[in-house]
Amino acid sequence: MFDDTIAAIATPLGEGGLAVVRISGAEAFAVADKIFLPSGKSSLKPSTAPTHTIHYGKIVRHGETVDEVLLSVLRAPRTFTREDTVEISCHGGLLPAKLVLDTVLENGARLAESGEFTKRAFLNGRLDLAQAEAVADLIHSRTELALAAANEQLAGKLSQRINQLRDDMMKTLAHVEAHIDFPDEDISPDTKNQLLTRLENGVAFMDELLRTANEGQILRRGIRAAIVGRPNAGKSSLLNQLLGHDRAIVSHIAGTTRDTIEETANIRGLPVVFIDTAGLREGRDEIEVEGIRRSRESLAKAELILHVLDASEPLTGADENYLAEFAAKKRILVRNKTDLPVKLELPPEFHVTRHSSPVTDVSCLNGQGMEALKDAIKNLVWAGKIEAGMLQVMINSRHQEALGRAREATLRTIEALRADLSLEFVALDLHIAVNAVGEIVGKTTTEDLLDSIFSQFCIGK
Ligand SMILES: Nc1nc2c(ncn2[C@@H]2O[C@H](COP(=O)(O)OP(=O)(O)OP(=O)(O)O)[C@@H](O)[C@H]2O)c(=O)[nH]1
Ligand SMILES: [Mg+2]
Repeated sequence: MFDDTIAAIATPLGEGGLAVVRISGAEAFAVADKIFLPSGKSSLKPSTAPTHTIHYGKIVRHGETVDEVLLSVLRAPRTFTREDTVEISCHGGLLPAKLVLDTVLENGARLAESGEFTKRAFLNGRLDLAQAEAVADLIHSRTELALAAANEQLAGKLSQRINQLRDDMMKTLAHVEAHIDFPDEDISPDTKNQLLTRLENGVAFMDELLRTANEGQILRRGIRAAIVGRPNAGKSSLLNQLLGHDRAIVSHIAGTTRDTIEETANIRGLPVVFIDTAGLREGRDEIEVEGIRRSRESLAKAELILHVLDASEPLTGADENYLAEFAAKKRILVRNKTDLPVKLELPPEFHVTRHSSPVTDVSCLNGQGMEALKDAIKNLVWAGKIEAGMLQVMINSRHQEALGRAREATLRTIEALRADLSLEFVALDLHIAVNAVGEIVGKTTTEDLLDSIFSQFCIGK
């Protein structure tokens, strides 16, 4: 399908035991023949070796040995890209892998673009678009739950459901179009009702999928939780407790944290990016002023706020201001330092147990209350249980957008059919709906859509 052969380092850049250079395309074996010197008597050139075999030898460039390698021969179509593929395992470290890659590139392959191997896998029919996206999700997943969801999607669970939906809609469309072709035959009330029922079932199914969107996005990107509060309230101590290691500097000096610190932790299966911030107050110097400006910036971008209050001190006017200021956000009030005598009195509205901001008592000194706080975080961002069935169909924002369009168009179809509008109108909207559903699995795509998806991949994937 493609006439050029691509190559890239498929492993992360940096030092490691091994690195893998991947070559894919019609010339993969020809390139490998030119640069690979097999060791041992019975060894074969890559182009004559059987498929799915591994060969020991050297990569040679201008007559000199570049590296000692293991070379895998993988013949189309049983490969990731469905093209002839060669994978060279060389020594890890930036230089060996780069020299091997350079040698490959000098001998007939070109450097792959980001995600180009996966793009070829898609265009050659090895994966559909939702599955290709799952490859990226898999690589980027930060918790086991996210990984499980990505694996389900890669296995085609979401695609099956989407294809089923699209098939049903296509059948309805065919039915409608048949009536357009024979205008003398009126659509009978019975048939019309059947069509309406099918369309309504389709909308119900879309709604079911759309409900998973929020959770799906949390699993993929994680949620951002800003830790805010007065200087010395124990924000950095809380970050360290939640991460389980000493990431941020803690000291009794007010204004210790200047810059924002971001770290991801696994909270009950959800990736949560915690952002420790500079304590909110009037800045004492230029650096603190900038720190506080950054705190406010992370506050604005956060989906969740952990407002840390020092329970060993009475509430101050500044605390009250911040309580009012973040009232509109999803937040948890963390009463810290409860190992000390408690002097903090929260305003009466926070005593109501149903108040939208849960209050959790903790001590960052001895770790008390951390498990309850983790539960509170999970409960606030994730409604209900995490069910295995949900993981199969966790849609992403692109799917959400396409399904939203499909839903609108299907609703218009239903309306047009009910109002006995000309069947051409009915078919027009249904076409739009079918195409939008098709976008999810890549049955209908544009070059721009593909570019935007595959550019998010790393090179070599
Ligand atoms: N007794 C007690 N002391 C705590 C607790 N949590 C934090 N501290 C102490 O409170 C002081 C301030 O803690 P930090 O974590 O640096 O506070 P912070 O909110 O990050 O402060 P800034 O970065 O300066 O805004 C340190 O001396 C901590 O040891 C706690 O639960 N109990
Ligand atoms: Mg701090």
